[in-house]
Amino acid sequence: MRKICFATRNIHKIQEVKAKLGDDVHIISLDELGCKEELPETTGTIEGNSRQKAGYIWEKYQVDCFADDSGLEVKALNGAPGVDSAFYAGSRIFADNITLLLKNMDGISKREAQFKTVITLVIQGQYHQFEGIIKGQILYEPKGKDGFGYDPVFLPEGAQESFAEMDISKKNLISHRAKATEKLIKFLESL
Ligand code: ITT
Repeated sequence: MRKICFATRNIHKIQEVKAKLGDDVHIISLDELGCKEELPETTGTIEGNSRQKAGYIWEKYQVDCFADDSGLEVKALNGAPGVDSAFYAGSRIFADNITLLLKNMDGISKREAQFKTVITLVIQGQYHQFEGIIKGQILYEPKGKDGFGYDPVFLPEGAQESFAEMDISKKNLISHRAKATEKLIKFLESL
């Protein structure tokens, strides 16, 4: 079985990606590697930060690995919070980030947005990127208790429920992360 480190500290990402990967890939955590420090995320773009996180682990530990950098891009806010999604309101507290987002969208009726994930895989020192995007709308108030981050205020295109009203298997059929992960799986199968 192939062993790959998933360079993340976000347990929700691990749950979602593991559910897609199934038993074919054994995920090694950062703790198992002995990596305790914060991964660098300083490039200012989702693509760049994804590459930076995976590259950090490859350079330091020389293990095959992948990283996921994601963000919510709201059209009326010129793509914000985007690469700053995790710390939008100044901390990682999801409820605070949602409150600030809804405040910044007060009075805005054009509510188009998209989630974007870029996965960077480093395998034997070679870098590969896989992107996943889902379009949708920002709700006027949070709905649902599942998921994480901005899931309670994101209504995916064609859906009747927010991401936070879906269980993980339902979100995993359509999400940005699921799409990027499907591309990752196809690539690994082709090796
Ligand atoms: P790692 O860097 O350790 O992987 P992180 O949470 O810091 O974890 P990001 O830098 O990619 O991850 O930040 C993305 C933020 O965007 C995340 O904290 C959420 O607030 C939000 N986000 C990403 N994917 C999401 C999803 O599927 N549903 C809801 N919010 C999401």
